[in-house]
Amino acid sequence: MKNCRIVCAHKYIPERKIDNDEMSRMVDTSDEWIVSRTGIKERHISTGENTSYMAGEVLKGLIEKSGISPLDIDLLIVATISPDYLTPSTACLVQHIAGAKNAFAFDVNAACSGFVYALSTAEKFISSGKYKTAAVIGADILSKMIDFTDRSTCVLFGDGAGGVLLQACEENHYLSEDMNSCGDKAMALYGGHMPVDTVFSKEQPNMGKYIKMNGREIFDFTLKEVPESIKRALSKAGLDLKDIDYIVPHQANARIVNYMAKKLSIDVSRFFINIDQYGNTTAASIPIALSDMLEEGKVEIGSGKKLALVGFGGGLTWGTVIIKI
Ligand code: 4VN
Repeated sequence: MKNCRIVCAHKYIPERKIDNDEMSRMVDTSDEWIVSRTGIKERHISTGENTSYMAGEVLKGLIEKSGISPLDIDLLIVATISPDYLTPSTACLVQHIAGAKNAFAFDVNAACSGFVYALSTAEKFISSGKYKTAAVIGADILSKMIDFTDRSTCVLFGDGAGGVLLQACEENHYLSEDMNSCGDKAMALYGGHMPVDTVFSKEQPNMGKYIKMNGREIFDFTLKEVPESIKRALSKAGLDLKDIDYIVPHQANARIVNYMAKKLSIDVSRFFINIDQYGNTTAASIPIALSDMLEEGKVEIGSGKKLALVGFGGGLTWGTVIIKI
């Protein structure tokens, strides 16, 4: 049993909702501008719960939905760029919260591609035959790294967490992947700089804790590279775009999804989009989307529907995973 499948999905969204009108009272922007440029209507922001808490709620939900024991989990990966601490990892904190005592736990840092990177990693452990049950969670609180006086970033992001439980099985459900990084463009999207500032160091530039992005550069890069990644993943799986029931993109910007659909010559309705409710939740956006798709009955576990999960963002990183759900 070296194949794996998604058993269930779960999400955690902070209570506090901030709509575009509330944002417009904080910075010089408007509901009309935000909706037309990004598709975002509202986002949820943590009022104090940290990343490990949100991811812990997701893991407890996955355990409850699947009916497994926390002791059955032998691998736990949390994708995040906004951990509670640099050490311990958020995954180790989550392991403790959910009592997953037998798990081997670590974090993956790949920004908005974090969930697909972590899913790819978990699949390799399961396909080794040495691990049977893995939890893969994406959780981010970008609000703690956002400058709420910078209207070019603060309207875009929201907080949240989502995840899936993977189990080894006979049939192949992980059809293909196409994973990429481009460190040349690392500074197109950055935050949380930790310069060496000690009694031993010479003065270093401090790039600050806030998220800064060159929107135009990331937008153009995404549009150039991501459709090609989807095509490569399809070709590796021996599939055509028409065989895919839904494309589940990282929810960065609804307008970029429209352009992607045009580039792929398919209708935008083939993409699942829920950015209107949550904004860009970084590593959490794809598992939150999966959780909502299952809740809304758009797809069902065991239905055999094919999904292309597509992450892209900081690093720069991007990747496509094709699964049969
Ligand atoms: C991928 C992308 C973005 C992103 C880039 C630009 C952008 C989102 C700039 C132009 C602005 C509207 C907003 Cl493509 C972010 C990530 C990170 O998750 C990944 N929005 N915008 C406008 O229209 O003026």
